[in-house]
Amino acid sequence: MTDNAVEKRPLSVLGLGAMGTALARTWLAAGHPVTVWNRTTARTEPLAAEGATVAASAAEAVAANDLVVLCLLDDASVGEVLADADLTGKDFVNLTTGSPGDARGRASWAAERGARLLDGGIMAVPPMIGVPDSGGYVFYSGPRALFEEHRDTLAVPTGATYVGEDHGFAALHDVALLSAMTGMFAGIHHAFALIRKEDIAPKEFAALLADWLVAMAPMVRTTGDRLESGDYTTGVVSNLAMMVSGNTTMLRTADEQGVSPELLTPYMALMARHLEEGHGEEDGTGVIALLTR
Ligand code: FVH
Repeated sequence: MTDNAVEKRPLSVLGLGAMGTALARTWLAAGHPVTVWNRTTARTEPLAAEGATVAASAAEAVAANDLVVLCLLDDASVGEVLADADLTGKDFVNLTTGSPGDARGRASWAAERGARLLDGGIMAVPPMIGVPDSGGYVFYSGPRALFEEHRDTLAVPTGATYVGEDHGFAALHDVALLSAMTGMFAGIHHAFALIRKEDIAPKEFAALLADWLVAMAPMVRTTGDRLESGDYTTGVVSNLAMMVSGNTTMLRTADEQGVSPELLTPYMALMARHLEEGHGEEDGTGVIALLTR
């Protein structure tokens, strides 16, 4: 059977911002019948020109298909948009960014209304959608059988990575990765601030910094290994005592360069506390325990 002969699942997409539009466009291009709805109707026009059916209301878009994708601003907007819709028997895929608590609450809310729900956390920006090998993907969580039922359709716009039955896990994975990224950008911005007033070309420095971050990336896996084994000392190449000592040099350098250390000091304070508690021979993994309440 050729690809063209495979029946493409019809679906509705609610929310045609930058991401919702990219998603809907990709499903359309792949031959899926797509019904769209957006609060601001003008945003439906390009997709209508590409073959989408435009629903007059969110309730109509939900009624049109059994599979309904939500890509709205936040969890509150999901509640508003679906307030008047009959959700009975529908399968929702909620790609709206939210917290794990939002996802769990929305899944219970949908179940009370007779619907099933998969939550998704999008690890991509709109230009990556529909681009093979872009590196983008979506974390999915919720009932595995529901994910398997829709896997082929969900894998059309970008990669689909299932992370568990707990509806909160997609959001948790999403936010955990974004949190790591935020910390990384904090370090990057501090580094650029240090060199900013010197005769150092930012572009040349950027290349050095990017290579350094790539060289350090395998440490992420080391941390995972140590958390699983509980062994924070075997084979440590840079121990906490040495790192805390190095922190004083980083802080003196910031002072010399007239740069605020405010992006670094909270983390350094935790490292110093862990050292004072007698963990100088460990690597930095033990700091994680200081964060969890
Ligand atoms: N764009 C990105 O780079 C990121 C990548 C990672 C995932 N995020 C999340 O995806 C959700 C949608 O993001 P988006 O980029 O499409 O966002 P916008 O372009 O701002 O579009 C927002 C849509 O939500 C509609 N909307 C907002 N509030 C309401 C409401 N109260 N009732 C009904 N619809 C609402 C909005 O409609 P309109 O302003 O066009 O009328 C857009 O369709 C999001 O969770 C990101 O965090 C994207």
